[in-house]
Amino acid sequence: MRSEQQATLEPGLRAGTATAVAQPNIALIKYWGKSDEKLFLPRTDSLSMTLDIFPTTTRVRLAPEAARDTVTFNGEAATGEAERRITAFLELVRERSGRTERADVDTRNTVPTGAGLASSASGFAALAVAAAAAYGLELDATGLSRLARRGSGSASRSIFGGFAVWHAGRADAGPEEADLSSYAEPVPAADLDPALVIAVVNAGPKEVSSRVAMRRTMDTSPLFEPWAVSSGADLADMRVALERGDLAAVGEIAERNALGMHATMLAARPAVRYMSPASLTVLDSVLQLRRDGVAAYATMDAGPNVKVLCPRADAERVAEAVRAAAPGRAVHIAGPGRGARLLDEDER
Ligand code: 2P0
Repeated sequence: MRSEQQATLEPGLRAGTATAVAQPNIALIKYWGKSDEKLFLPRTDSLSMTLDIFPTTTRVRLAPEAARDTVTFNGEAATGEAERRITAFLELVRERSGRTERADVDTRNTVPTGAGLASSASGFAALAVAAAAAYGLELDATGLSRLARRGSGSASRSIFGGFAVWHAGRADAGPEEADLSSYAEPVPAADLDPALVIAVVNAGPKEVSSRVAMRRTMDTSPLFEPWAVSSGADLADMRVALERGDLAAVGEIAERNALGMHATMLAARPAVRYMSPASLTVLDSVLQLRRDGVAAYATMDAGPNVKVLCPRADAERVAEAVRAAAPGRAVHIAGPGRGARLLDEDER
């Protein structure tokens, strides 16, 4: 298939343009730590819910005359690490497609970048879908998930809507088999009607990138391995809770898994601490909600922001409690959203 494409697509003559949109996902069973940094193979399986808010829209246009890729991010030229990661990703797509043209990438993000709100998940999921189409790579959803993983691990899950599990795969296999073994897929779930109430405690970029923080945690935290093992048990329990449609159990498992992940970071040397006093105040408000009979459970990622899982019917009440706990901070209500997809001409 690939050699046929190489033979029939003459660079410069079949230059393509494609636009894709993707939404972030929030992990209920966390990804923290890689067993292969180059291939983005995670140490553990993880499981997430894709959101219906904060889309990233990315257009990839092949530029046959250009000597280098250009990347525009929210209307401005991307520089530094962001540009390097996107260019490296395009290089991978060129390698796979057997094409050599450079590309113009125009990406628009509606979520604060680098603040633990999963902007790299929506970003690389949209880029994978758009770049694969622009370069003529024919991939099914599994193939797109594997490809998105190479941009940012969590992006593998945003290819799918609703709940998705990302398989850690086989880091012990040879590179090709290892690469094929790690991808996300949808998880069977009963009708849960969940909401995630997102308290943006701080929208600024984080001090330690999740990439650096997860490496340090794996290398130095004595709590990392025990968490990785217990996370496997959490995932098994989570699958059962999702199939049963038991949202309170889903929340309870998600909360313990996330707090466990943060415990591994606190035990890293030096410690990585994403929780701020405001995060703890919001976590306290979630405890109070539970005492008041609301099935609200918190999760946190690589940043101080707190996401509260609850029945959709309670979302407004939860948002109110969170607003009171974090005055002046933005609070968003999300539901389960769609997976990454190409946009038609008229949707752009
Ligand atoms: C997650 N996080 O499962 C976890 C929980 C943060 C905490 O995925 O290095 O941006 O690009 O693969 O995907 C953040 O890490 O890291 C993340 P890379 P990514 O959502």
